[in-house]
Amino acid sequence: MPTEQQLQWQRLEWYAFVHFGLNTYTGREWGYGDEDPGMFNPSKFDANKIVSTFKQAGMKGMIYTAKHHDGFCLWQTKSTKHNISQSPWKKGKGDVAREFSHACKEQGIRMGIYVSPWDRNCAEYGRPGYLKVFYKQIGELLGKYGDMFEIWFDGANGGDGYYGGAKENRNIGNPDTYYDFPHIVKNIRKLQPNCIVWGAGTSGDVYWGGNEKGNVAYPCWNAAVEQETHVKKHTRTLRDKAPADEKWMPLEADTPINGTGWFWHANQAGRVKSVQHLMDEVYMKSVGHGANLILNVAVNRDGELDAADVEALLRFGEARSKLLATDFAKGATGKASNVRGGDAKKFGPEKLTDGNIETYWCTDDRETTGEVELQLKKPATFDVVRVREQIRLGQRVQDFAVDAWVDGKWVTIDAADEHGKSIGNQVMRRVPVTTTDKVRLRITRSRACPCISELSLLKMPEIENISAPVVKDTGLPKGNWKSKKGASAIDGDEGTFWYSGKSPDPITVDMGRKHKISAFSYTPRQDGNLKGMTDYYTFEVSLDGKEWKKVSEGEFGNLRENPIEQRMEFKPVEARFFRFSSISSVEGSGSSAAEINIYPAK
Ligand code: FUL
Ligand code: CA
Repeated sequence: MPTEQQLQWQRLEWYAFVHFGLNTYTGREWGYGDEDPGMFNPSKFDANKIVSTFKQAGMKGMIYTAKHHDGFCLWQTKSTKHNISQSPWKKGKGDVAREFSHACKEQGIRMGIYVSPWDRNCAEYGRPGYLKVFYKQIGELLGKYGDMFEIWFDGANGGDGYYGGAKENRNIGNPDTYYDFPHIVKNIRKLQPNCIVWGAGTSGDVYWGGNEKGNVAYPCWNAAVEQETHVKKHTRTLRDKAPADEKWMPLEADTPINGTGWFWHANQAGRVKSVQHLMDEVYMKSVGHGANLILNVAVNRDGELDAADVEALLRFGEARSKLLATDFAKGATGKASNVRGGDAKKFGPEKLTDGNIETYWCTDDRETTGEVELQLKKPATFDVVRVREQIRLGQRVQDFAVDAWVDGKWVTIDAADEHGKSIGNQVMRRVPVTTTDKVRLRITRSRACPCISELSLLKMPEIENISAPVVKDTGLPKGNWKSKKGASAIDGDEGTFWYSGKSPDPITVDMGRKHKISAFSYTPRQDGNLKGMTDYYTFEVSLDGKEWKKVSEGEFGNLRENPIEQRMEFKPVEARFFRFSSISSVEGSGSSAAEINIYPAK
């Protein structure tokens, strides 16, 4: 069974993720740790404005990146010099944590903190000395800025980094052991007993949904063992029952609203996810599968949210509110196959339609199946069914079906698939558009007597595609480009890709004439295979194809979880030829690229 904290957390349903930091200025997803704090100057940053956008969208909270993997701290900290006091913003006196926490408090939005365990700046990272730094950071963030509803410990850990100038690889082995998460969690409980801990293995309260697309697989059982195997395998195995005697462990699904990544990027125009996608592929498959959703909206270099992201967020928020606004089952009267102790006042079928998530229909202990027939107040047309269990009493149902009374007979509109179905906090499922005044819920298998809080009948609103499509900026036209081996990486089609085979081989392109350029982008192969996907690259240019000059080198962050276009900027330079080399790959050897774009200097 969930703790009271997990239960309250589950009821937030969705909230914002805000990625903001030095990566915002470098255009990278993972900073190396040697970035100059002098870049950080979000002159138009207004926490109130950002928080009010989230509120307007109907979100209940927000979590921002107080420290990402690059180690730069966006609050006034005593733990490291690599922090906001070294930036020109507000003459080094700014504090993003303070501004967000004030704004959240004022507007009644819950606030949470992302603080990366991996710290590519700290010289002591990977050694015992780092723990003092990290613990201090957690202490400051949970001690100085009021109530936090969630603290987020990212699972990306160890590897290459700056590490105070050592510039080497540091591996930490088992994160649970190195960071000592059991100890961290014990301290968090002392500081803020209501704060949900994300990503601290089985010591924490919530698990990652297993991908960065914003969905969780279904059925979704809230059990620790289940989540462990699923995160490891990156897919959820469908099982028809959760193990007994298990720690309750709900899921959170995460995804950025913009297709360019977690941080703001110069090329994000036209790449925001559509409202339809956010509804069908994200919301219905995360919250609709019983998980919570954390949806990222990045802050840009000026310190503001991008207009197109805001528009998508607000449109989606509006569609969500419309979907939930009218429950056609509300107030329906019912007949049940069995009512616990015959006590209809307490456990009767009308508890399913009273709009109160605490009250529930329940059968006698010996009954693990049962059904309820509901008579609606008047005929209604709906296409989404939502069912919720009273999760204070655990997750019990393994199989259920919903029928509608149509043309004088029962028609099943939502039936069990072959692996069985769970309910948990809630399931929202699309059903055929149905008009009726009578529905039936059948519980056909359950681990114990079913306790069902609510059954709702909803109608999905029309979602119009409002914004005129923005043409993606793909840089210089490639008509005259030539490449001996890499044609598929310059054909303007992200569906095709060049692969060198096992041994890495640079791709060289002749652009036909000289251009002044200041950025390139690398789109990894999009076929789901990580082989030869570049991790560390070099990018060189030449005027004659003989003498080469390296203008950019480094690593693409997070491609394993989020293989999207990476745009890298450099000092403007004249070039007719460019050469892209893969130094190391995410998996296997060799190099591959779906597309390389070149951007002219402005
Ligand atoms: C990942 C990180 O590595 C990404 O940079 C991002 O912060 C995402 C939310 O989690 O694991
Ligand atoms: Ca109820």
